[in-house]
Order: sequence, then C-alpha cells, then structure tokens
Amino acid sequence: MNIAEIHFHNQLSEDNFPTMAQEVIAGLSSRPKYCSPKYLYDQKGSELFEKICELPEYYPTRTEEAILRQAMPEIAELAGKDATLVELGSGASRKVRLLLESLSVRCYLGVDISRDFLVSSTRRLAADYPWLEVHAACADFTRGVALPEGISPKRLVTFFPGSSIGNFTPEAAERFLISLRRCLPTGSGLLVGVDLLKDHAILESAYNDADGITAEFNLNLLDRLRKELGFDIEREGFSHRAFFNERQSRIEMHLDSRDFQVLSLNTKSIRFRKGESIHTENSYKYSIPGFQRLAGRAGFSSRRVWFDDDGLFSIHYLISSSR
Ligand code: AVJ
Repeated sequence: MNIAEIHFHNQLSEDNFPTMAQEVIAGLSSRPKYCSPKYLYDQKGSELFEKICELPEYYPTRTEEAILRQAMPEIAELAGKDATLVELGSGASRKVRLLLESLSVRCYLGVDISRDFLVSSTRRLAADYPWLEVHAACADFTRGVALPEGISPKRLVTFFPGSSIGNFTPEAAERFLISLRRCLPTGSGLLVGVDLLKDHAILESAYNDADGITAEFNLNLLDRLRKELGFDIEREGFSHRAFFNERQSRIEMHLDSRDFQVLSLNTKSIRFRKGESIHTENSYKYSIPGFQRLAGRAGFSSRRVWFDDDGLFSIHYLISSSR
C-alpha cells in the first residue's frame, strides 16, 4: 500500500459567515425560494456528479477533456516551467491529470468544499505523482480565494474546469474573478472551462437525463437538509425540473413541491404552495466573445481560446493584468 502525503488546509471557517443552516433557512425564507448549488456537493452529491459526467446527454465533461487533450502543447507553452497549479472545485481531480502529465508542474493545490471527497482524490493524485507536492484546501471559494501557507504565488496557473463558473450570475462571476485576480501576481494564468450557448434541446437534455441521475443529484439536497439540518423534508414531496431560461441565458434547476406542504425546523416553518419551487442551481451559458468581455471587465485578458468542432464547449487561457 502506498501511503501518500498531502498537505491539508481547512479554510471552511464559520466564525464570520453564516453557517449552512442559517444560509439555507435564509434562502428558503426568500421569495422565490432558493438554495445555493454548493450544498449539492456532500459526499453523495459529489459521487452523483461524477456519474453525471459520464452520461451520454451530459456533453461538457467529455468535450472539455477532448479540447484539453488537443490544446495541451499550447497550454504547456503558455504555462511555462515549474508552475504551481491551483484547481478550483477539484472534485475527483480527473481532468487535472492531463495537465500534470503534460505541464511541468511542481506543486498542486486542489480546492473543494466536499472535504472527504477532496482528501481521497488528492491522496490518489499524490500516490500517482510521487514527484508532486500536493496540497488540499477545503474551502468555499464562492466566498473568495486565499492561497494557503506553503503555496508560492510565483508562476501560478489556476485551473477552473467544468464551467463551474456558470453557477455564478455574470455579475457574481465578475466579482469572483476580481477577487481571484487580487490574490494572484500580475501575469498569472487562468485556464477556465466555459459552456457555450447552443441549441436548447441539447442543453435541456443534458440536465434531464433519461436515467434520472441529475434528478437524483438535485433531490439529494433534500436528504442532506433532513439528515444534517434536521428538516422534516422528504424527497417524495418534490420533483426535479430543469429548463433553459433564454432571457437569462441559463439552465435553471428547481425542486418543485408536489403539493401544498409546511416544513418545519425547530420553531421555523416554511410553507410551499403546490408547484412552488426551490431554485437550486443556475448554469449560465456564454458566447466566446461574451465571456471574454466579462473576463476583461474583471482584469483578465484573453491569450487563447479553444473549442470543439460542434461549438459545444470552450476553454480560455486568460492572463491577470495589473489593474
Ligand atoms: C458543475 C456547475 C458545471 O452546471 O453543468 C450538472 C453542475 N448540475 N448537472 C453544470 C450540474 C446539473 C454543473 N457544474
């Protein structure tokens, strides 16, 4: 057995920020009701997401991987030698293996909110790449990014794959990129995967797969609220719904209440009309120039962009500018 060493950094502090319970209750007490998509990723949710990535309808993962493979020589050239690679939302850390194998990376930092999942996948990386210094930071990067101690900010390349940036509204994505740029030295690279606007039927089927895995992934949130927060909430009371909102250029994922119901948590009660939903995720879709403009407003300039022949997905190499 190979016991691989990783450097673990816990950045999920709860002192200054609302806890999950407070944040969830605030969302469910709003109109319309919502819950942040980051809560979809407990251990079970992270595993279900890995299954989604394999689905025939879910084109982003395999398309992004194919683009990465093709672009790798150019990416290696842009990243230069001895880079430190930071991966945001590292999940199973599968795609980053392509980068680790082609780039000359000395140090890797995986950042993810799902602690056990993060630890087991970064341990596997450390075992498979014994020459690599592996760090894992359990963090909610939607609140900002901070480099843990021991990570040299020299020659940083940040990898933000999967179009996770699409979970932010464009305004929040811009703020997020600004906060990221502030913790990077000028000239740092950002390799970011961005899902493209396309035929609505293709988009909608990617979030409504025939096997119902995406529905499971969405409904798993309710199990989590019951088990971790003590809500008297049952997944049987809700159904999965996902559709493309053309005006906003985003896929929306909801959990629709099948009936009138009142949920309670301690002294709080939350009422649902029949058909009323909890909005659980947005997944924004961009055009290439649209995303470049957004990144530009946040102080990142485009160096290179790659996309597949069908125009499904794009990968951008951006450089942080000094302003
Ligand atoms: C991980 C946010 C990129 O929006 O496509 C997949 C999550 N949700 N199926 C996406 C997701 C439903 C995914 N991201």
